[in-house]
Amino acid sequence: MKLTLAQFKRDFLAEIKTLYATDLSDTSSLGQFIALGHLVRRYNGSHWQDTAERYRKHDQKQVYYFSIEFLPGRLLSSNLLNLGLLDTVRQGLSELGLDFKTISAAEPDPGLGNGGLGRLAACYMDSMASLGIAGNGNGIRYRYGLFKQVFMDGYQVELPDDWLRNGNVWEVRRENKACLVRFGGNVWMAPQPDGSLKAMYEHTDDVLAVPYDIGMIGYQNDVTNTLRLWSAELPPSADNSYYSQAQRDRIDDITKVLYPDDSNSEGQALRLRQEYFFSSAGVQSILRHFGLRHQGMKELAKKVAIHINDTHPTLVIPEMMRILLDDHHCSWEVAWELTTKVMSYTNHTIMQEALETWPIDMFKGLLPRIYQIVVEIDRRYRAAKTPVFGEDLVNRTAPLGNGQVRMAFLAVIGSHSVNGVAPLHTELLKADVLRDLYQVYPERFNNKTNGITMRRWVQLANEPLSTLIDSKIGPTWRQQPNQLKTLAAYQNDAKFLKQLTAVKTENKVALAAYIKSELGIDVRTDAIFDVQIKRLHAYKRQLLHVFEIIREYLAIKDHPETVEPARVHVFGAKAAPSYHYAKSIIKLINALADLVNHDPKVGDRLKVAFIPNYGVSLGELIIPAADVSEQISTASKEASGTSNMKLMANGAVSLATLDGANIDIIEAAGEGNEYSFGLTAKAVYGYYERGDYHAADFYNADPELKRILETLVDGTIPGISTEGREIYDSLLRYNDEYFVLADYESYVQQQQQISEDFQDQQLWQHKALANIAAAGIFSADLAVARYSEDIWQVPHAKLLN
Ligand code: NBG
Repeated sequence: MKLTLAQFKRDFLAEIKTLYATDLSDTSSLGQFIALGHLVRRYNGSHWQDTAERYRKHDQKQVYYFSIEFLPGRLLSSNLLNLGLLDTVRQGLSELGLDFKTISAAEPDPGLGNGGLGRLAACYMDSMASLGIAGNGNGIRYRYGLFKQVFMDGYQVELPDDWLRNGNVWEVRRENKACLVRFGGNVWMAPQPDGSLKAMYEHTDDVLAVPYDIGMIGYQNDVTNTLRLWSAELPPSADNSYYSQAQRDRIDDITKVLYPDDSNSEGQALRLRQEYFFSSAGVQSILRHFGLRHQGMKELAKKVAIHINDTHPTLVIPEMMRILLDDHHCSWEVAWELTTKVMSYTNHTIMQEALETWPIDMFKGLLPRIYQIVVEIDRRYRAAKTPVFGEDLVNRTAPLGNGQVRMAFLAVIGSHSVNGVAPLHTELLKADVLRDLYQVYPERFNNKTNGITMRRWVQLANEPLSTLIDSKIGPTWRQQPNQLKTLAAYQNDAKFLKQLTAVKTENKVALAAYIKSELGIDVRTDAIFDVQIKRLHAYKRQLLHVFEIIREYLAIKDHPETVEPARVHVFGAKAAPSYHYAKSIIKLINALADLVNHDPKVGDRLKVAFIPNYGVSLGELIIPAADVSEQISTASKEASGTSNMKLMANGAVSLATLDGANIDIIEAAGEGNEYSFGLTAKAVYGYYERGDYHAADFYNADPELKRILETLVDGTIPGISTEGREIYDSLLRYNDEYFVLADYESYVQQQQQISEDFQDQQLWQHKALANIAAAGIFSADLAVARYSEDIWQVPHAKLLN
């Protein structure tokens, strides 16, 4: 949109005056942020309304992306970028004596997700808007986001994330769009005079679901879509009937906190309530909206696509059946056909413990009508499939079994499409995790490799790099990230490669300043910044990275005369509060950091910075400064990974196992431009099949590895106590579940190669550039375009290349 500097300054000052009845000098950064937020919404106001009207007028097919997590990150900069106002606003503020960065940093970063799953959902919202797809998000407005992580004596301590303390300037409360969600009570089907059956309820716990909408602004295309987050409140009947404090709390609790576990199912009734709550409210509001514009439900599958992001929203399937059967009096067959055509499901993990199941007794008590419907889905599935596939396979795959409701199976059975998030992951779904259902529905399975939005992760997070790219190939890559590939032509342009080093250094200086202010550690900006940022999980193997640090430390102590490039090992990682082993690793990293960072013999040659409270905003600071991207999960365990893509796009080279999307990254950038190592997924499965992995063999065969392991228990790292023994035992006594010892040797070889290659900056930046140039294929725009063509069947703005 068009806005002059003078106009912006006038508007901003007027906004300050209206909001605070004072002048600029009397406001805080937070106050200034809020005023800017209001202004941005005003500037964008008509786009949001017009977009909705346009979709209605053209009766455009709508996509609803259901996810229990969304991690949008701060929205001010990204909204301004997408509106084309970033430069004007920055300049205007500076003319008013204000600093845009400071104001931006006052915005709370909503932690409404744990990690990759929630961030992916946010990237896809951004891409849907930017591609002009009528895409809506549907999730939960958690009162408290993911815990804030602090370290005390090296241990993780969790503090509440009160992100709504000052309100949320981007949201609109739409109480006129609220709906009732029913829990518990009794239900029975009463025959009606016309012969139909009506669902009758008594003694139910009713909860009011109130939507808060957030505008998702597309990239310079006048489109604004909606992310709808539901909040649980007392129903209107509470105004004239008595609700005990316990009842009030029960309602309040539903949207109070985000479950802080990733890659883990939670066997708790509250989690099931959360899942049904946002699934039901979302489906009710979709069908209400659809019903207002159509006669009957016939056209539903032509006009609505619902996407189930991991299993948490699976109850959209029986919920849609319920409404079609009970309220619209569809026959089972018609309702089922519509439902399966509308639904599609993405699986995000092969970890067994993440396949959600609910005990039938709990499920039935909490959701009696939904349970009846699941029983009928189960009965019909068994009746239809047993003659073809036999009783055993059907028993193994039916929605109900072993006293549990099996959510992943229900999701596959009730959808027309099931996808994994990287080629290897999809193959493993077919061959292992969902093997039996793949027999039944082979045509449903497909792959959709994850993607990231280059707008946030390159354009905004790394302006120095973006400007440099513009100077070489012009700005079209900002619209079409795949154009980055034309950068490959400059791989031997020595001057350009030098400029890349300069950009990296600039970003390192910014990160170094943060590390200094946050942790009090001085780091050299000519060091290798070796970065691992992701949830703390045994399968992600932060431990392998720890062993490398111990190796480097011992090498300096043993041979201080040998000169290697300096290293800064950067970690960012939260552990689920109940995940004991992951917390022990955190303590180990911090204890090791303490030892290394204060050893005068080590000096500035080796530093370890574990930056607390990793999240989207810290990612934006760390990623542009990284030289090495640690993607070192046990092959087969990481479904895709997305930090690998962000780091690649910012010119970090991957030190990676052949896992998830690492495989595709290596293929895209060329093997010679990454450092791959370790067991393949096939080799890992080979060990499982033969049962012949013996961690102790690796320990006994490698004196260096042996010595490193001993440091966990021999007092070398003074800051650890029982953690060292616990980790040591996990490897030797309990046989190293994630093959850390098996991969140690090849990992270290590549680390040594990195140290050597880094000394030749031209060679190094050549690799970095190959990564940047190849990163375009991991744009979320392309990923979303593939979803829209293959799964949702909705049009999108044509993507060139
Ligand atoms: C995560 C996987 C990642 C993947 C993201 C997004 C969950 C349950 N899964 O590998 O572990 O990149 O999903 O698909 O959070």
